[in-house]
Amino acid sequence: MAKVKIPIEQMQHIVSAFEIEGQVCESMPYGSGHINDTHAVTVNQGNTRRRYILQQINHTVFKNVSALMDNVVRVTQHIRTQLERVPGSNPDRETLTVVPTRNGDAFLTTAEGVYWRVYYFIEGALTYDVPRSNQQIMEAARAFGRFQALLADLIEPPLNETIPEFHHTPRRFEHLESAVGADVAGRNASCGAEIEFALSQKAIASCVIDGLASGALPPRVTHNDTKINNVMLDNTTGAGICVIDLDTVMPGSLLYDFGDQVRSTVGDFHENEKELGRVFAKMDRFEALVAGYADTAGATMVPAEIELLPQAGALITYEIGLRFLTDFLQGDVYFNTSHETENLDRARTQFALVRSLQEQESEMREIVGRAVFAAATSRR
Ligand code: ADP
Ligand code: GN1
Ligand code: MG
Repeated sequence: MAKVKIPIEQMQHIVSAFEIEGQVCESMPYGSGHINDTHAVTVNQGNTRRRYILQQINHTVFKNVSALMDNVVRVTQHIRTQLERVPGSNPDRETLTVVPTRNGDAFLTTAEGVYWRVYYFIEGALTYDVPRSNQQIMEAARAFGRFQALLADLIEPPLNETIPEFHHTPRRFEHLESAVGADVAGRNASCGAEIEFALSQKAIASCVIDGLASGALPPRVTHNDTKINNVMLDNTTGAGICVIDLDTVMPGSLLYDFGDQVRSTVGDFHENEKELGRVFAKMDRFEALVAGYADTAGATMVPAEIELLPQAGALITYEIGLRFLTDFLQGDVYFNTSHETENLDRARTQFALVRSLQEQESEMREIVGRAVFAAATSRR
């Protein structure tokens, strides 16, 4: 979906279908997410102005919007209930709040078949595509670990699987093989080296999925899209206050969430960076991430998970690289893109990062070992 500004009158029409009083006075496309079409909308409400996030849900990606929103409502209500028991917490800022339609539904379907949802706008906090300091990395990791811990006692039934086999890396590998075979956009020739690298790494694809299948790794409720711009950091304190983008919260492995944090924080570059000399993993960043995550999720981790922490970053980075390259070969049908080679640029950064992470696996193992020891000592 392209980032298109929606005229105020049209936005007013959509806003009027939700439990929101007042007149829309400003509306603009917002954020840098790759999937949904997000708008920040300001509404005049008597003497005050209030902002909301309006999102057009990507129905090509999410086939069952009702099942998706059932998950979002369950997850946000569960977290809200937990937070209400914590003195000094502010649930309106620390979890997303779904604003219902006037019919009491969690989303709106327009006559044209467009799906809209509304959240309170979380003020005084921002997301970052590239972290600016190790402190930000640590705070973001703490927030994702806390999110994980808050959802650990979500009762049955399991959450809906909003995208089947989302983190099934071997299946993502097969999708790439099919895309190479079909070459529908005639782009194979322009990315021979990337295809070759992707195919050469098949052996790393199955460690987590095999561990889940054998029972060696515990299934958990996970976020599954923990890139750093899916957590809001408070502008004043710097704390990670709210985990957002809940579309893929579903059963998974903690290693998916840890791995995607590694992918999106250990480097000082944008996902679509063209200068590959800038793409490498920094171990001080990894150390900050491990410290933050261990602080809030460490107590629940089992040894089999800890053992795979040093590999999780390369796994998820490889998987997302496979997906970007597949989308490039299929003619950019999945991720939002702003120019023709963007998916290829993204695939290249991911594969360069995979190499860098693989080269530094022993350093990561030492860092994890030290952090586990420190956490165990502090719990004694
Ligand atoms: P996508 O699925 O496309 O990534 P997100 O739900 O992550 O969409 O939203 C895109 C961006 O919009 C986020 O990175 C964040 O900057 C901003 N955003 C989303 N929800 C809120 C909110 N409730 N309050 C403030 N900003 C938000
Ligand atoms: C998408 O929605 P967003 O931009 O947070 C994608 C993730 C990828 C990420 C890569 C539902 O995340 O899986 O890791 O892009 N989300 C979906 O940046 O496919
Ligand atoms: Mg997002």
